[in-house]
Amino acid sequence: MPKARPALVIATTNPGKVSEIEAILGDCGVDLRPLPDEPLVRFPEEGDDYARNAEAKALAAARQLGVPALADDSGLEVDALGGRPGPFSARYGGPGLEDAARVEALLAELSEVPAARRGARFVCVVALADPDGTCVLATGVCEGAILKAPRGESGFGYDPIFQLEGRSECLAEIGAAEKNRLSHRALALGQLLPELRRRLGLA
Ligand code: ITT
Repeated sequence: MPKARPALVIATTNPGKVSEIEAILGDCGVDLRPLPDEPLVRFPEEGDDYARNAEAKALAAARQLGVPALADDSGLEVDALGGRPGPFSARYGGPGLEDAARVEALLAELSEVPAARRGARFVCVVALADPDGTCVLATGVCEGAILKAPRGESGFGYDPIFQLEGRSECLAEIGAAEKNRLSHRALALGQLLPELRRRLGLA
């Protein structure tokens, strides 16, 4: 009989993250599971530190579900804004906004900033937690600049205004397969993978 694949809960409420994590880890031999209905897992309040947030989300899910869990805390750091919104990217512009409205709010705040000063980066910290409370982290960074107007159809969040360093396209124009090779999330998960394999008995 084939060996059962070890279970791993993807501890995020963001559907864009879920599909990217599924695509990036799809072939690694893990039984990837979404979070069950939200009330079953309560995430702590998020603060200003990616690593602490990622660890808190992964530990909350692993402890409450009794299964290893993977969480992602990420954000967009804009040089002209001193690194804002950073860990507060999901709440930038106010609570309850759609992605498109957040993008518009950021473009409005940067309306006077010239192309040469529109540098930015996406940062992602992923955390893998066991129900016993141990946790391991990895970080990925993707450099780029903020466009003057949205472009492209793929991805989520701020992808339509994030031009990749050294390229003419933005993250919403390169398609899922390429984003999942070079994004901050792909880089963080790539770094975590050897330890993930070891901890889940896949090595
Ligand atoms: P969970 O906490 O449930 O994972 P969240 O969306 O609240 O979901 P974060 O607090 O980590 O997650 O917020 C990250 C925000 O940064 C996210 O909502 C997007 O607005 C933005 N973001 C992160 N990665 C992105 C990406 O690959 N492309 C575009 N925007 C991204």
